[in-house]
Amino acid sequence: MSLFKKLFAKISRNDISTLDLLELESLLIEADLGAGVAKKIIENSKSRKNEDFLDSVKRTLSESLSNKSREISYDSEKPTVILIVGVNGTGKTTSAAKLANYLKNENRKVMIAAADTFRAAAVAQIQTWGERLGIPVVFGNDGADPAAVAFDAAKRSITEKFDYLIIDTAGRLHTKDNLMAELEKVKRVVEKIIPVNEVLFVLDGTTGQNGLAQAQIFNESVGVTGLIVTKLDGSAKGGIAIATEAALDLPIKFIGTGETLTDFARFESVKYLEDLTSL
Ligand SMILES: Nc1nc2c(ncn2[C@@H]2O[C@H](COP(=O)(O)OP(=O)(O)OP(=O)(O)O)[C@@H](O)[C@H]2O)c(=O)[nH]1
Ligand SMILES: [Mg+2]
Repeated sequence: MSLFKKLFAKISRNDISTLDLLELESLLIEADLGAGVAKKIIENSKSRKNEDFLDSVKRTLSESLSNKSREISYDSEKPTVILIVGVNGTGKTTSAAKLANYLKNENRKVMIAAADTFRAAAVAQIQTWGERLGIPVVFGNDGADPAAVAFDAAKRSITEKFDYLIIDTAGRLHTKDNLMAELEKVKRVVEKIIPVNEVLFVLDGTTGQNGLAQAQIFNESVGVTGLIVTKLDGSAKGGIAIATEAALDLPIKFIGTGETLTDFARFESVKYLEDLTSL
């Protein structure tokens, strides 16, 4: 966020030269806002009439965000199913645990499915979280079919009347068709008995624009309903959230700001913009 503060402090509110604008554009891109949003900011600030420069920037940023709901689904009749997806190491398992904790604190009965059967350590990792949280974790044998584990968990979540089932999946490259097909199968198999209400794509906030192409392909494959942007604690940039929403029109629902359970919050777009643009 500091990059933005530096930037706005440097440029006096209304007396903007062309050189300032060029510098601004490159700083915006450096801050991970993406070329599209950066260009729009410059264009809008050039064509503004009676609006302060900073207000024009804020308005453009705000208009770049998605208008889709940031609420997390809740079905009072049957378990609400949340599928957690993304490429390797972005923070899926940690976010699944944080989300489970968040929902538990809202007095919801939560179950987790360890559908990352690819690595033995992955099941152990989510089981450890489950024990700490007092949340049941459904798992299969090493190398089990992830769809079978997810299906088993879905059945249990229905008969045992859980409010939420969070399905943690293995990290996979969006370019590997067989792995994307496996993920589609997980969703399809669960949906034989219960709808998957949310598909949350976990985006590592430090990977910048690369994450956008990934999210796009996951969206085409399994229909992403929202994003969790992680590792925002490690990034002084912060623009990636806006770039993502502008490019994909997908709402960020949660952000991760560290490795512990409480380093997790709903994405408050108004506050986020205020923090980003405050001097
Ligand atoms: N600083 C920081 N670290 C995070 C955050 N979220 C996750 N991590 C760390 O990132 C690393 C990977 O997290 P995991 O949750 O295992 O990632 P994953 O996406 O499940 O990884 P795979 O299952 O291997 O694809 C761990 O060291 C986490 O502690 C975050 O918001 N901030
Ligand atoms: Mg994982």
